[in-house]
Amino acid sequence: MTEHFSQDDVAQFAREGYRIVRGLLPVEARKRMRAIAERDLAAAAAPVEYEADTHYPGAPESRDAPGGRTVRRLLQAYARDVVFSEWATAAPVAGRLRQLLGPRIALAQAHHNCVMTKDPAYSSLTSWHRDIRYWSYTRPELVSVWFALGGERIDNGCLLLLPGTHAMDFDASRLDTAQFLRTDLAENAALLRTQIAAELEPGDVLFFHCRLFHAAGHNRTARTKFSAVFTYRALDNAPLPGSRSAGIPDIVL
Ligand SMILES: O=C(O)CCC(=O)C(=O)O
Repeated sequence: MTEHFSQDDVAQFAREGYRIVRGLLPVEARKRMRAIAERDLAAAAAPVEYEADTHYPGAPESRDAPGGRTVRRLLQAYARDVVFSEWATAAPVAGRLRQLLGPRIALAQAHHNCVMTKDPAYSSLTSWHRDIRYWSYTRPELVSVWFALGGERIDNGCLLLLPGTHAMDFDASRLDTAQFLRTDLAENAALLRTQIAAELEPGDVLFFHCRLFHAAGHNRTARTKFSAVFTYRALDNAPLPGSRSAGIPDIVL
């Protein structure tokens, strides 16, 4: 596996805000990640976030409601097992990130840094948003890396992307109070028609910009979907002091 994007890949990332690398994650590493995730999901091994905590459409009302203890994220994935720390910093990942972010980079432990688990019975719907909305950095220039630990398709709630939106400015009136893109506005309708589904095979890896609007549906299959996700910044793009983004020391690559 090469450690770099081609020039075309870099240009596409700049234009569209994402790039998928097919088969980047070797089978053995993927199986190990998945086994750890299945083990930790069965034990709800802390720290976790529950679907009920999100209050997203379709999520259980509270932790005490039916399905209320459905895990949505196994948090702090970097520290869960060496397979995560190795692959979150591996040359085929870091080499590509350096092309997008610059030569000196860090993994932001405060954001993503999790295994997303999407349960068939109680998964919620994630509306259109930009990850940067609640993150605090000098510049809105971070990249997330999404490792598919199984197949990801529309029927199990793969990511949906709005290509190019990382480079667009949006008037606040086009967003709701939680900064989700409003789907009830004619002004947003044409943009929403440009959505693409980021369908992934096991081991495929999606790189996407923190300003790229994305969403995801429910898992309508019988199997839990697992994806490991990490976020990176240039070393000189520091988290703002006192913010949640500065809450955990980052890992310098
Ligand atoms: O898998 C999903 O439901 C989407 C997750 C997502 O977009 C996020 O956590 O930012």
